[in-house]
Amino acid sequence: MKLKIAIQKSGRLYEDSVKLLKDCGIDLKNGVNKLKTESDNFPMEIYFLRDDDIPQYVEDAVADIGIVGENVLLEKNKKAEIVEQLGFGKCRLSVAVGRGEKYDGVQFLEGKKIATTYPVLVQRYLDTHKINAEIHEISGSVEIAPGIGLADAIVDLVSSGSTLFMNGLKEVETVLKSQAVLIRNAQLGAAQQEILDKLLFRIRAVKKARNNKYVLLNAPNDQLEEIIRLLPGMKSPTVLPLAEPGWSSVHSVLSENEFWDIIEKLKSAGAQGILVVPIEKMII
Ligand code: PRT
Ligand code: ZN
Repeated sequence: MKLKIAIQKSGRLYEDSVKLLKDCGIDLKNGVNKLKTESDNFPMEIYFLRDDDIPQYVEDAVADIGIVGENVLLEKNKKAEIVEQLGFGKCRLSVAVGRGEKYDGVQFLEGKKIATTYPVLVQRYLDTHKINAEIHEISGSVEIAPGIGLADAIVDLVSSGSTLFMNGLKEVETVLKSQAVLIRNAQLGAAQQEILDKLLFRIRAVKKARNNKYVLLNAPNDQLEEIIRLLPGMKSPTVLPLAEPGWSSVHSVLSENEFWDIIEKLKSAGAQGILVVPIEKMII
């Protein structure tokens, strides 16, 4: 019995998807331009597909699970369940208008033409705001639509914002925040679910590790108490005596978002020789 996973064949999610599987200890047999491969050391078959097709394949159980942007899953409106947010492929689906426009709220869109590759999500957004507008579905290069007179506004994915900027547009509303998600078929068999649980256990350990750093530092013993107070612990930090009398080595784990803040405080509390080390897996 194997768990079949669908991932993007090429594009923005491909590398991170493959890396996630690798970090989970799942080796893929190499093969360029393959539709399908399998793992030597985990009961998994990997299908490489266009991202737009992944929700359908998972709904139809051609694949048991898949990795896809939440934006694509919601646009396609397929029966597949989100099991885990994966923390990469982050972007937002936004409304943008010409930089020179006087934008004064979503009412601006009333009666306007909107170009997008996400007609379903845009229609839902307009309905929620009780706005009538004309949606022009186009398949790519949405950002050039206002410049060539095809539309008054666009709804497109944005990450850095540079594409909008280069096309003389400004971002005015967020329709949706998105990232890559792991999805599963709604009626997964018990054997597949068991493999998925194993995979999820590993994915969560990898995600935790990515969000945390291992920190080692030297502290004068008379400052130890204060330094330990600054360290949020999973449990309390490890404290070991140094060869030099009056000093200790302190080991702890810090999460990415509080990291710099705490490091500064540790320094001013007298910590020295601070080492920060990536964590490979973290199981609590
Ligand atoms: O061939 P296939 O159909 O599989 O791929 P695709 O071309 O449809 O998708 P791809 O590879 O471009 O994107 C796959 C997924 O990556 C998307 O569905 C999103 O979930 C996610 N993602 C994250 C993005 C972006 N960031 C992103 N910035 N997808 C697209 N963009 C595009 C956007 O459309 C715009 O053209 O990048 C441009 C804007 O980027 P910035 O940085 O200039 O703002
Ligand atoms: Zn696509």
